[in-house]
Amino acid sequence: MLKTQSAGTGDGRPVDAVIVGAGLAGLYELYRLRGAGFTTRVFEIGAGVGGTWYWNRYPGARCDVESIYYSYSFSEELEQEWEWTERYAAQPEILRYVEHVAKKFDLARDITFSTRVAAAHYRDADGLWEVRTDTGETVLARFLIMATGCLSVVKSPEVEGAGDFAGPIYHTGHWPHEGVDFTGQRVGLIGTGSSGVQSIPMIAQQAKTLTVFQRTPTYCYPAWNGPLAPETMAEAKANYREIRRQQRRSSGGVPGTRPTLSALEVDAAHREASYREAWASGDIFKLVSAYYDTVTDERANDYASEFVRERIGEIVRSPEVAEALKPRTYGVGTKRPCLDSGYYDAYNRDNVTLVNLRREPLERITPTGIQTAEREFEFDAIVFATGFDAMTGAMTSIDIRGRGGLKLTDAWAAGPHSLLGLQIAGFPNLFMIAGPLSPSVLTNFIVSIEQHVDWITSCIEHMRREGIGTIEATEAAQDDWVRQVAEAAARTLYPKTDSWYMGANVPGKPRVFLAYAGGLGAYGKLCDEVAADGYRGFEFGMKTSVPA
Ligand code: NA7
Repeated sequence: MLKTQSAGTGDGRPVDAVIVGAGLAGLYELYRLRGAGFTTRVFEIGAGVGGTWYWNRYPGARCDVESIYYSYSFSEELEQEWEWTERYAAQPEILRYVEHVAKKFDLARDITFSTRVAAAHYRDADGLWEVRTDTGETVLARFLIMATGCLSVVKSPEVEGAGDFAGPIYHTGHWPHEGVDFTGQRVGLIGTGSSGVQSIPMIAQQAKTLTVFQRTPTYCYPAWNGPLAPETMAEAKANYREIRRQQRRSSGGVPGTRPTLSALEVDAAHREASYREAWASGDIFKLVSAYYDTVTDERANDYASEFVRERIGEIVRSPEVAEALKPRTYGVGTKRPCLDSGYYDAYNRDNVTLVNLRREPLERITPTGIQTAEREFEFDAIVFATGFDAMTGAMTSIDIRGRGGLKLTDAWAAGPHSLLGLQIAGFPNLFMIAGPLSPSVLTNFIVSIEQHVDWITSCIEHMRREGIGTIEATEAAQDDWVRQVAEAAARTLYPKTDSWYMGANVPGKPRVFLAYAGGLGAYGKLCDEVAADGYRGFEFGMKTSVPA
């Protein structure tokens, strides 16, 4: 059990809730809980708000969901006063938006920055969470709300020697605030996921040479990004209510019609026309949703995948480089596709070289550069664009213990178990926002965040009204949900692809599909039904009043 040094409100009394993380999820949860009259403390590792948008400051960092859809819906005033300047906002603009939200609603006064939650232990005796930080503070809370993000724990490449390199090594997910000037430098970059795809064209423009080390090629579609026309912004402002309604009911958190045709029931000309329309749209979801079976049927998927491979061949001038950039071991949309703003074209530059790690594996980082099985490269700087311990990493990096001292790492030894991605059996009063086994990363994240925060807040308000002290997912309901998540994934091609969706990017991580693939609209309806049915599958306990 943790030793209490000081508690929640600073006067020894517990707070109603501790929220871990001050990104988009933590900020909105704080806003809602405060509005409902609950006392709340938020702990955030960063020195400011923003989460993903606070850390990922690499050149070219940009959201792949359109700005109008990637924004909060909870305040009409906020919607009306904020002007997005680009169709796809870049990181600095999104961070300014998040900072604006924090300021407008005076959120920072309940947030303790530059502080990591190191441990959180549930106390069986009084049903409180004892939360300890790395600064030595201990806080007692009735509820523990994990707003720790799905892509917040960075992962480095599994090669030796990083400590030997004489120059700087930067990780895209932990980029220096002051920026990096690569002018005149020889730069080596490992990783071609979204972060690599976005930063490569930018670094290529600045560096003397850029050498990209690619293990698995990625499917990218052109973003056709540009300034947002004032008329488009005005139209969105006039229609936000309807847009938000459509977002919540949609499968992926963006408005759009559901495909009704199979790629197999139309002819080649029909497919070509649909794919070309999707390619021209700059919408990341359009190509995979041109037909309803693109990510569920291998043949349907092959058509769309081949279409992208053909486009790569048209853009990249060297046939050999183009071939190396064409994904052939998995299908389009079965892991997160990327939006391209000059990515493929960067390989037409004289100063950019692609190294295919499938042909010459990475051996080690040396004092002067990178050694593959065939060659040694010399660099002034190295960039790791090697991703994250996604979905579970942030939770398992905290020493979380539930009822009877049950460790989260033990409860999740075979992969994350949760009910609706909201709660974990054995961990009363712990909620996750957009956590594992919820739609989360398969959707426009901010819509999933709002749906979860609204549900969690209503649940806590319900408990206060009814004088209920604890809520916990039952084992039976959780097992059933884990099965449903696996079944939804099995209806798709996702599990066949090695990706961070499957935990496959982290050696030793259990291989399970980490998100619910049944669609956000259907999932939200189910969450509402569960609540309306007296929180079916959850068990209430400890008939004490929630401290308020
Ligand atoms: P991703 O998508 O996980 O991409 C990481 C990239 O780094 C990917 O190309 C990996 O290759 C590569 N990688 C990782 N480890 C290694 C090692 N050891 N050797 C060589 N290459 C390696 O992370 P991102 O940051 O780009 O994007 C994360 C999400 O952020 C993205 O999906 C969007 O949702 C936003 P691999 O594919 O594993 O062979």
